[in-house]
Amino acid sequence: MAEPSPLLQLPTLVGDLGRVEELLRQSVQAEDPFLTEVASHLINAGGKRVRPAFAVTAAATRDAAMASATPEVISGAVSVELVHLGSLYHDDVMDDATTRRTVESVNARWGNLKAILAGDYLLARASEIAASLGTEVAGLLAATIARLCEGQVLELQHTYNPARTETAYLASIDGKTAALLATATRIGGIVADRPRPVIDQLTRFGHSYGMAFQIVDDILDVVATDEELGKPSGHDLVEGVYTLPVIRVLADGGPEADRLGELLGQPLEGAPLDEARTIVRTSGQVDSALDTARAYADEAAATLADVADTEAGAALVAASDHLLETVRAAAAR
Ligand code: GRG
Repeated sequence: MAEPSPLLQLPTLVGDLGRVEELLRQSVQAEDPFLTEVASHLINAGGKRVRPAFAVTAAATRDAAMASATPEVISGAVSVELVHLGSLYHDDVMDDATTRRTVESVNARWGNLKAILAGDYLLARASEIAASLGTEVAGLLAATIARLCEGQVLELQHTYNPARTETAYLASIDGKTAALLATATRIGGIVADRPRPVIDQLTRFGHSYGMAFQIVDDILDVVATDEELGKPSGHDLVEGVYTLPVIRVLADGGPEADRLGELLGQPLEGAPLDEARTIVRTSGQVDSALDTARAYADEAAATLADVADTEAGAALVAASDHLLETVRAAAAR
């Protein structure tokens, strides 16, 4: 769909991400081969590994030219991806999702009970690895898991609510997505022993990038195809999760807002779902949501003043510039 992330052009990152893969797989080896199989399912299915890539790159701002990550940085990166994976297992149970990362979801394959337990197992492994990196990292990861739950609860409180406000939406994505990206870059900074002001900049970068990332993800759900997403598109409207472009169409008033308001507030499928998506797609609010995502991405780039002259810092800035590319082509159709 778009050019690969600029992070992947960093000379050492591909090798470091290979080490992340190895440790990820190792970390979910249980005594029971069945548990290992269920816990490995989405690891084997792929995924972009954005959070480990950010943790490793944040740590690498330590040197002017990027060096390979230490074993502790790889562990930090793995702990963050394991939390992400655990949240995907649980999220798919909540949504009754059938597909994830282009393969059958864990709940669809083995049922909700096993998906919940395997998700818990991933979180437990994440906590164990974080604890090996010291109390600060362990506390941070635990607090971040709480933030994910808070963000998700805020979302659940507004499902099928056409009166969901932009403020409520932003508070939810702050918890469910931005918090973990902020923790990815923060753990990278902490484990690489970067100075505190730099750790705080890296954290703010991850947070602003995370806000932009979720807004882009939400726009893609409206504008992209099933093939591009690797899962059914339009899912948020079906599930009653009204995201930024939808909220803005409704707030805008006029006949389109009235018609969309009539369609929403209940589960959608077939012609009413297509009609709702078309109203949002053709409304101009996709562009306005893209502008908001761009503002967060710019904010992310601007936070990295002290490290922008390192190879890794420049790549993080380039990654935030690149983020909007993933959605531009689909939004322009
Ligand atoms: C138990 C940790 C835990 C949380 C419970 C279910 C829940 C509360 C939170 C769900 C949070 C959630 C699913 C947020 C969406 C985050 C998001 C943007 C996912 C997609 O991320 P990508 O695009 O996916 O990085 P890949 O597959 O590439 O890793």
